Order: sequence, then C-alpha cells, then structure tokens
Amino acid sequence: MAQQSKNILSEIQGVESEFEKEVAAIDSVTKLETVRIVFLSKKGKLQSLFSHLGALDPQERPLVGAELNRLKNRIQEDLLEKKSALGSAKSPVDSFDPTLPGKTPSFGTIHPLMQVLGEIENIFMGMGFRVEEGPEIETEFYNFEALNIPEDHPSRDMQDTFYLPDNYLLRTHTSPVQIRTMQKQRPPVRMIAPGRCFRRDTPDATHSPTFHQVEGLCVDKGVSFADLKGVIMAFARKLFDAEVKVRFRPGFFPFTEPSAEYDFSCIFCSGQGCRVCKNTGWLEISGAGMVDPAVFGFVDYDPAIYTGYAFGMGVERIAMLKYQVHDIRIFYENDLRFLRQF
Ligand code: 2NM
Repeated sequence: MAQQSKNILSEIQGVESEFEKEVAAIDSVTKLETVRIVFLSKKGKLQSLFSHLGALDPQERPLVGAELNRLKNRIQEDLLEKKSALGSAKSPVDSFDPTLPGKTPSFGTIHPLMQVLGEIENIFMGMGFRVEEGPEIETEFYNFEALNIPEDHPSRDMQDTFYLPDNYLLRTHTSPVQIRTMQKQRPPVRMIAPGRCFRRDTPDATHSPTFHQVEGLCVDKGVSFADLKGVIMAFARKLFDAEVKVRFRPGFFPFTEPSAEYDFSCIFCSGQGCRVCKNTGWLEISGAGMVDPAVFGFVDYDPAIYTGYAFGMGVERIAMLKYQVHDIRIFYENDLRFLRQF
C-alpha cells in the first residue's frame, strides 16, 4: 500500500480517537452541536479527509473511502445517541425556550363568606363603626359571665359549646369582643365585631358547628332604640336595596333589655310572599336590643350615664339569601365547582 494511503488511514484513526474523547465529554446540546460542526460540517475534519481521496492510488481509494464512510456513520450514530440521552435528562438551560407562551398562574378568589363579611364591614364603617377583632379561644367570663348569661343557662352546657382544658372554650358568639373593647375604651363606642364562632351543632342545611357572625355595639349618652332601628334600616337598604323594610318583634337575650328579633322584607318577592320567605313576606335576620345595665356593670360603665344598643347577624344566613344557597355546608367543603362561581 502506498505511503499516502497509510497516512490517511492513520489520520482517520487519529480523528476517531479524538472524536471518542470529545463525545465522552459532551454534557449539553450546545457542546454536542460544537462537536458536530468540528467533525461533520463542510469545513469539518471528515470532509477534509474526504477531500484527499482524489489524490490516492485509484486501487486503494475504495478501501480508504470505505473506512472514511464507516467513521462518518459511526460519528453520526454516536452523536444521535448522545442527543437522545441528553434529551431525556435535559439541563434547564438547554430546554428553556423563551419564545414559548408563559404559564398563566391560577388565581384564587375571595371566599363568598368573606366577600359578604367585607360588604357588611364596609357598610358599618361608612356609618362610623370601627371593626374590632378578638380571640376565638375565650374564657367563661368573656363568653358568658360578662354577658349576663347565668351559670345554669342551657347555652353553657357541655353539649352546647366546645370546651378546652383549663376552662377555656371556643367562643359561641363575637360578643366577647364587645366586652373586651368596652374594657379598654370609655364611651363613646361604636364598633362591629366580625368573626368565626363555634357551637356544638349537628350539621344540617342550616346549621354548622363553625359559622360567622357580625355583632354591633353603640354606647354613648342618650343612645336609644330609635338609633338602633335607624342603623339596622340603613344597613338593610345598603346591603339589599332601598325598598327593603325592617320589622322588629319582641325577643329575649340575657345581655339586652329590651330585646328584639328583626326581619327584612323578602328581597325575592318584595314582601308579597314566596317559597323563600315561606309566604310570610319576611326574612328572619337576627336579634338586637338595648345593652342590659348588668353588662355595663362588668365593664365599669355607669348605666345611669350611658345607654347602648347591640345587634347581631349571621354571615352565612345573609350569604345564603344573597346568593340563593340552600345548604350552609357547601361554604365549608372547598368544592371548587362552588367556589369558582364567586
Ligand atoms: C345579638 C343580639 C342582641 C349583643 C350584645 C352585646 C354586648 F356585648 F354589648 F352585650 N354584644 N352583642 C347582641 C345583642 C347580640 O346577636 C344575635
């Protein structure tokens, strides 16, 4: 064999072992492309070997040519193999394509109960009420005693409240917040206490062991039941519509005297009578009254100087009316088919 052919064969060997080293070091698509260009492109090492074929002894050309083709195929196959290996373990930099459309993050929405709570807060803030908060874990003093609820009252039963160790309990209403606020502040007081409450109720369409309340309180010199009626009426008209009527009926609460239950005229039939109001024309909302002097005694307000009214309402009840929800439990089930509607 001619020396020229021997030289090319040994060059082929050199290129092959060079390729073996380079291919082993490939760890990214970018490097793979560099190696491909070095060996396979028009100005690459293989092409330069091919260009020497013409100068060889015609009899030896097929042998050297076959050897060159073998190397070319081998390089192509090895690079392909490397490429698929890299593809299955892509580095983030190689696989990042800045031209792809972005992923839209999925946003949550405010829970319907919190939307209603916010509306109620806004209406009362507009009438000069401050929003006060307090603990959900309470003492018997704040939840019962200071509210003039006697020791033998059924709401104090183990069955009616969640009791915790050391005489703590989960508050059954937000009235303890009113007591705490009166303790730290002299009149005038104009506040609402929104928040979560707890009662030992078996869940059904209208009961849940956890629920939300907004209670209001106004204490000053000369505050009367007429002020209470005016505030509740203004609230009803802002929350539903300007045509809503408010009705007060006699009621009883240990912490107010006199006490009343209040109703709104049915927002679905304008008081004509329908399924929602059970043909009464009225929707029961909640209770209210003039703060009992005994309660003022617990917070050291002089009932001879100050009077006050207080009221409460259930947030779930109002949300159920507003959104035509017929089962309270759906507010707590985290069912996105329900929650996405708000
Ligand atoms: C209601 C109904 C009537 C009320 C009373 C008080 C306090 F602390 F001032 F005595 N807070 N909330 C009250 C009165 C709550 O909810 C149905």
